[in-house]
Amino acid sequence: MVSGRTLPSQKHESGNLARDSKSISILVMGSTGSGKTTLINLASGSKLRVSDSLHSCTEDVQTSIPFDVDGREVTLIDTPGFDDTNKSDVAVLDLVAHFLKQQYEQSKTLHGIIYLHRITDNRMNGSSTRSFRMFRKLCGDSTLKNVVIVTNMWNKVHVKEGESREAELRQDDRFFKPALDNQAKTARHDNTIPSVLDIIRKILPNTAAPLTLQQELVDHMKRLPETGAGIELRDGLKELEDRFMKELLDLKHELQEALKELKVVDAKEIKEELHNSRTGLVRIQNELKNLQAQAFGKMDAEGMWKSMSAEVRVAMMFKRVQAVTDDPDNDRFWSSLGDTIKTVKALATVFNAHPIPPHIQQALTVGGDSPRYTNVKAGIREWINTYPKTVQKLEKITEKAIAKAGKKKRGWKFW
Ligand SMILES: Nc1nc2c(ncn2[C@@H]2O[C@H](COP(=O)(O)OP(=O)(O)O)[C@@H](O)[C@H]2O)c(=O)[nH]1
Ligand SMILES: [Mg+2]
Repeated sequence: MVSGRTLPSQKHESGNLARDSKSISILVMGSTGSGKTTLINLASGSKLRVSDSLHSCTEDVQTSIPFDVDGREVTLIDTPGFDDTNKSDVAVLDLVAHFLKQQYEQSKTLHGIIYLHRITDNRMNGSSTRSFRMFRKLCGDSTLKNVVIVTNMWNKVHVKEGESREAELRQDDRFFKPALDNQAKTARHDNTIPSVLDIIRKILPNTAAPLTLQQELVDHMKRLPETGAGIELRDGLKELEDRFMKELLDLKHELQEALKELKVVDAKEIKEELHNSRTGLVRIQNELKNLQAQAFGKMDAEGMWKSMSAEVRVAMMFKRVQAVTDDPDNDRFWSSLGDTIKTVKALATVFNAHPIPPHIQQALTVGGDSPRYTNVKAGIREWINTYPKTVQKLEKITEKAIAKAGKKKRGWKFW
């Protein structure tokens, strides 16, 4: 038994990870096939499914069995990677975002994020660069100090070669340098338990903090395509679209030339390339369409969502402001309180403390039983139940919050 590691406890639910300093939760990211699931299984003794060379298999976000490191209960969170064989990047970001949003809504924040990168990749190809860029936007600069960029598969390269790649990754502005400049750490992983424990020990002293994506989705109530990661994804897809379009034009030109010169064999090859390029373009354009659909929302297409979203937002906001009074020492609210109060005030004036409008009731029927709406609906129900009391409490809460912020001298501006 390796020192510091005991048998994984069988407890699957670790309660409130943010508040219980004994519990450490770590998100593991990286492109498909970078070894995320393998690392998690190694550390935790979990048996999450590992992919073969052709197919990726982490379909969804999944958590490891909690396990002990130096007296702390660690949970590793596995994510589907970008550049997946079965899933578009849009679908992957949507899954990860959905998970992160739910966690943060339950006040669960992460102590660390491991980003895995294969040192065998001879350079950052387009998709690795896109994946890392999205990752950066998802974390934001302020949580980079909780990030450990881990290179693995060292046994598959010559040491010299690996070292020169590592140096390039560290020094290049397009790769890891900006993250390292913002206090991200690096580590090498040799696929052994001591090695993964070393990585986890770099994270144990961290303070849990929300990722930028979580703040954007929950505190600022953005939809995924409006977030930094969503915008980065769209930009990446647009770049690909442009590249495909240019390629198509070039190929068409080549084809004309070949036909003019009666080069039949060349023409046949070019036609094949044209076909592949067109297929690629259609795939990218479909992804862009999916992302676009999220921006405006299927819910909007259902007609009602748009008209009620302001009210739902009020409901969510009231809920959050109440949470501040229920748990005034929870630091997570302090970072967003300014926004929360501002929005509640603005939206409350729209309502002017009127009775609950009928379409709020109707909102509960939107989207049928889709789990997508479960949280929102729970928020609406709670709001309907607590609305009158909440309005009364609002002024008090606001005063209390401002007084507390003043006392803490943190200098937040609320208005
Ligand atoms: N040599 C080596 N192979 C690894 C390592 N980690 C994972 N692999 C292999 O890489 C493949 C992909 O691993 P997996 O954990 O499914 O990657 P994921 O898609 O990021 O979850 C599997 O065949 C693993 O056996 C490592 O550290 N070293
Ligand atoms: Mg996996």
